[in-house]
Amino acid sequence: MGLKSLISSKKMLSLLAAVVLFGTNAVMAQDPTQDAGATTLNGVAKPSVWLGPGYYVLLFVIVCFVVGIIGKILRVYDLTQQIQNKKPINWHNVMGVCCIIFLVAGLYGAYWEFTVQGAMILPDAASEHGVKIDEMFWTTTVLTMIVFFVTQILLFGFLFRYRYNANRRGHFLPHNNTIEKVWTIAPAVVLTILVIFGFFTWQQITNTVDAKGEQASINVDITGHQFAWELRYPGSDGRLGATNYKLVSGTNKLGINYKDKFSYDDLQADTMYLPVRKSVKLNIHAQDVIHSVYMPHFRVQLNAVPGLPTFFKFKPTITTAEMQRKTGDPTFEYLVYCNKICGGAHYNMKKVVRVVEESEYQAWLAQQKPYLTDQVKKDLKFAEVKPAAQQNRLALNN
Ligand SMILES: [Cu+2]
Repeated sequence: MGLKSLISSKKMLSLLAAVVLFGTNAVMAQDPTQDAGATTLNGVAKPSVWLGPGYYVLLFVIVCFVVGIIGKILRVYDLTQQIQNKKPINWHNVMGVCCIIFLVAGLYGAYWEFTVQGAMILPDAASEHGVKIDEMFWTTTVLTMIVFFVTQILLFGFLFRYRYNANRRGHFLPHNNTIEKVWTIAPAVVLTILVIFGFFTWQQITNTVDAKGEQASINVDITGHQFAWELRYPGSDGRLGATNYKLVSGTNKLGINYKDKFSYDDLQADTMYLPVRKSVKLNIHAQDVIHSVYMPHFRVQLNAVPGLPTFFKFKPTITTAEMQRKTGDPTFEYLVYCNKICGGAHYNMKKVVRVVEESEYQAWLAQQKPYLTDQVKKDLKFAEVKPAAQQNRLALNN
C-alpha cells in the first residue's frame, strides 16, 4: 500500500476519530482526587480503578493499529528481501521464539502473582478446623502448580523445539492406547484423591462435634437481611428462645417468640464477641434473600437461606489481641461479611468479630441489652408478675 492511499484510507479516518475520542476523554476527565469514587488509603488519595469506556475503546484501537503497522513493516521488509534475492524471514523461527518469550513472560507472571499478590494472603487460620482447610488448600495448590509449570514448559518447549523444518518429516501417530490410558487415569487418580481428601475434611468439620455429642459452649444466632447482620446471644439461662418469621414486626425484628420463656433474656449485640478456645455454634438465618456468613480468618462460610436455618460449629483459637501482634497491625479486627451479592448495599453487611478471653467475654455479655425492651413489652401486652418467681418474672398477658 502506497503512502498516498494509506493517507486517504478509512484507517486514517478511524485514527482521527480515535484521537478526537481521546481528546474528549482527556478534556472531560475528572481530577482523580476530586472523584467521588476515589479511595483514600493512609491519607493518600488514589484514583478509582475504572476509567471511562472511551479510554478502553481507544486503547484497543491503538493496539490494533500498532499490531497492523508492525505487520505491514515486516511484510514490506519481507518483500524487499525477496526482490533482492535474499533469504526471506523464517516465520517458523519467529513463531518459535515468540512461544519461548510467551513462556518466560507467563512463568514470570505466575511467579509475580505468588510473590506480590501471594503476600496478601490471609494470616494463619484462627480456628481449629481452619488449620485442616489450609492444609487442603496448600496440598491442592502445590499439586496443581506442579502440573501447571510442567505442562506449560512442555507445551511451549515442544512448540519451539519441533517448529517447522523443511529437512525433517513429522511422525504420524493416529492412535496410541498407552498414551490415552496414561492421560485419562493419572488426572482421574489425582482428582479422586483430592476430592476424597476434601470430603473427609468437610466431614470432620461438620460432624465431629455432633458425633461426640458435645454441646457447643455458646449458641449465637446470626440473621441476615438487606443489608445487615443481626446477632442474638442467649442470656443467663444459656439458651436462645424460639423464633417464628410470622412474628417479625417493627419492634420484634427477629420474630422472637416471647411465649417461650427462654427468649426473655436473649441479648442483642452489635459486635460478635467470642470466647477463645470455646466451641461456638452459629445458627444462621436469612429473612429476605440468600446471604452468606463469611468469616475468612476462621475459614468459615455458610449460606444463610430464607426458610432453611443452618448452623456452623467452630472453635476460635487466636484472640484478636494475639492476631494484632502476629500481623503487626494494632488495628486488626476479625470481620464477618456477607459473601452473596444480595443487593445494592451488600457491601454494608459486615460486623466486627472480637475473640477474647472468657472473663472479658462474660464482662461484655453482662453489658448487652435484651431484645425484650419496654416497647416490645408494651406491644405484646406483657405484665410484670410478682417477684414470687424470681427467675422469669415476665409472663404473657393472654
Ligand atoms: Cu447479604
